[in-house]
Amino acid sequence: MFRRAIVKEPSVSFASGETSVDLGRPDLELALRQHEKYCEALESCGLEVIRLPPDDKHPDSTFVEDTALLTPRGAVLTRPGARSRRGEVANIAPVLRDHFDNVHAIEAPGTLDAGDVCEAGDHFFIGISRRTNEDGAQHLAGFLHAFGFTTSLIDIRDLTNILHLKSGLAYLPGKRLVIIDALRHKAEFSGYDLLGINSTEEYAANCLSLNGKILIASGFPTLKRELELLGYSTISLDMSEFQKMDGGLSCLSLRF
Ligand code: CIR
Repeated sequence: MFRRAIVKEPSVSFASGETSVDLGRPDLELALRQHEKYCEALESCGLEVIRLPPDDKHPDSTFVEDTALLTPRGAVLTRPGARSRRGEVANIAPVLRDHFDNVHAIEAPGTLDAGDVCEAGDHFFIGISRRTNEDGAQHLAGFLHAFGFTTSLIDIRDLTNILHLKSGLAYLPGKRLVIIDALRHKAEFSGYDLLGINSTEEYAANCLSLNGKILIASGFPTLKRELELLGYSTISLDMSEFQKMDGGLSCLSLRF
């Protein structure tokens, strides 16, 4: 059960963030409206939303998920792979220390974006990607093992269509994974019930399970229908402006 979420609204510098997609420049006013709807959806799932002020020195700081991994047994501050994002962590650290007794940190030469970490009950999949290196992944795995969790490392450096592991993977209650084709053959996922994403809906793989509801990006009818047929209750959110900056639903909050 999640009780709280930390969010940070996009700042005036939002459009200057990192992106590898070619979908045009985001509209800040529309991004702010979409962010507000996102916060309302979190509240409708029973979460108290902790809203941090926008930070125009860090254009990607609205993607708070990448700065920390939160578990019920402790928190780990990350060291983002993009240099432009490193300063975001120092701004999140004091907020986490208000809520967690146990706050660790990934250190150099390790890099880790928490968008590469997919929690699946007591197990964590950790992606090694363009942003998360082996040192960072191993360092995180060590913390998670000390907390009593298990981990598996998934190398996604050969996949050009996803930025982070969770761009193509989400865990749902019932030991089920929503997964893109490029990941589904990996042995680490074999014990799970796999819900494949059709190739035109890959962006929708980054959905978010929260207290009995699934938040999904709007405009992806096949996934929505399949989730509902499986008995999940969905909330659709327009994510167009965040998609332009390579971000998805999970990236916009830190849940605990
Ligand atoms: C970046 O490239 O770092 C941001 N523009 C997007 C980060 C998305 N975060 C995530 O998927 N967890």
